Amino acid sequence: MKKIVAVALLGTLLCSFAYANQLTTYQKWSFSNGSNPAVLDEVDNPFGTPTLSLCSGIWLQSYSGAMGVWRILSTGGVNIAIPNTTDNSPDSWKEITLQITYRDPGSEFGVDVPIVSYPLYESLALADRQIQSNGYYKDTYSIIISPNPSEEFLDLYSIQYAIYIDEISIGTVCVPEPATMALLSLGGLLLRKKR
Ligand SMILES: [Ca+2]
Repeated sequence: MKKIVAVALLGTLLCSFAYANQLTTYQKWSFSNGSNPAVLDEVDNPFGTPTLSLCSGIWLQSYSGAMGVWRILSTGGVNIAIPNTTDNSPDSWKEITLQITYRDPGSEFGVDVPIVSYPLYESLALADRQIQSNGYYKDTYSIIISPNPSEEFLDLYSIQYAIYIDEISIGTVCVPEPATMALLSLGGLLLRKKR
């Protein structure tokens, strides 16, 4: 009986934890018009409104087989701000998946998009690159920032002279500190035992 009560209590605790502390966010911009800051096309972010603004650049209704494209010169850049979970315990970290669809006519040789983050990232890697039928690259970058910030900023730049950006989407996950992970796996263990 005690065990069942403990499991029920833990279940309630974990559920309220999950609702009170959503650990993921998602945001996407596809630039269907020239608004600056750009209009959000998709968003799941309970912590605030993410923003994407351009220092300079020209919006094009279409370019080289893509609709709604920003042309950014090497003197400009894209500035993205993502409000996020306030879990800033020192042992938690942030995993960011940044997907950018772009064309860079001056650099067709697989050079990665220059990305700067604040706070500074611990690691950044090109996880996937797909070349679409219109010649645009769809790059997926995996970025880790540690400890987990309650807000992160990402700046993107052109590789050489100009870059044409068709779409940007960003998913983030706050990976909780080990104590929370232990609690979560303890919950799973208790639930398995109960069955
Ligand atoms: Ca577009």
